Amino acid sequence: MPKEVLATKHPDDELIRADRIPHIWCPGCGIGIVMKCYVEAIKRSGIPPERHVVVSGIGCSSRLPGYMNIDSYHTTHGRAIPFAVGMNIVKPDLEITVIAGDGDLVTIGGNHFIHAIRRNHNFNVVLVNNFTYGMTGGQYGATTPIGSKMSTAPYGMIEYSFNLPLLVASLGAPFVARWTTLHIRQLTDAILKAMKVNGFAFIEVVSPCPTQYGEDNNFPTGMDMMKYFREACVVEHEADLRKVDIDLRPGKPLIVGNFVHIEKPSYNDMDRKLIEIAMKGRKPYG
Ligand SMILES: Cc1ncc(C[n+]2csc(CCOP(=O)(O)OP(=O)(O)O)c2C)c(N)n1
Ligand code: SF4
Repeated sequence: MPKEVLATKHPDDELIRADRIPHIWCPGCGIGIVMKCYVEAIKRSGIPPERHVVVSGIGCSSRLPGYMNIDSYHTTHGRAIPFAVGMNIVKPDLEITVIAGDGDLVTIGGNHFIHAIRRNHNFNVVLVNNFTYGMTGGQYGATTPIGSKMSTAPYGMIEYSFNLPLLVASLGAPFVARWTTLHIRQLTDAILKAMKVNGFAFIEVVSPCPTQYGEDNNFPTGMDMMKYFREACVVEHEADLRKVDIDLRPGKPLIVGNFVHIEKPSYNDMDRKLIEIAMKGRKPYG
């Protein structure tokens, strides 16, 4: 009988801090899938791991950088974007990816978010949209679909939510995509594309949170949400973004795809030009 050989090494060991496992995420949570897609994209990017940096704020999604074996920054709630902006200006050669939750990036951190897009700072943003503030108990935020039952809206959410791809595209971002945690190949490809974009590259990943969102909203397990993705998702690249609002009611499509992919100068390009002009006009000392 041949002796059983147990694997002693995982193919992703070099990019994951295995000593931090087990992770904090609940069974059925989608964040681990996002992390795996990010790891795959790093491996395929051709950019050495030492040039990749991952930045987050605070929340379940924002714990992701803690499990990555690259330079990782777990900053304060809502402030991942300003941190990435500073890093990109000082170290433009780094491949910076912000990965954080919807609460972090567009509810508490919404102002930083819109201005970073307007200025076209050069980094990638992977926004994990689980429709709630997961870590702190299922409060509603700016992405919670209308009608959802939340810990802070027990009779149903009465506010309209952001249509994120439309918002981001209207601010001029050169890359805008939406995928779900069911679309692992497309999501990996989109992250890889984002890494090649000169400027603000945005990916919304719709992701299950069975514990704080699904339980009260007809998706009690991660698998229920994944089945919903399989039934409801319609791939429509370059979709009319006025029509991609998320509506979880039965029979409504969830539009996913790579929506925008254009070229335009980034903040770094403008900054470099400005420095050249300023240096030319400068009078020598003495
Ligand atoms: C300034 C500040 N306000 C509030 C909190 C509490 N807080 C920590 S995580 C979090 C919610 C995070 O939600 P989200 O970004 O959507 O991530 P998720 O947990 O859903 O992945 C909140 C409100 C905090 N840490 N700091
Ligand atoms: S509370 Fe929700 S987002 Fe947080 S780990 Fe659990 S399932 Fe994931």
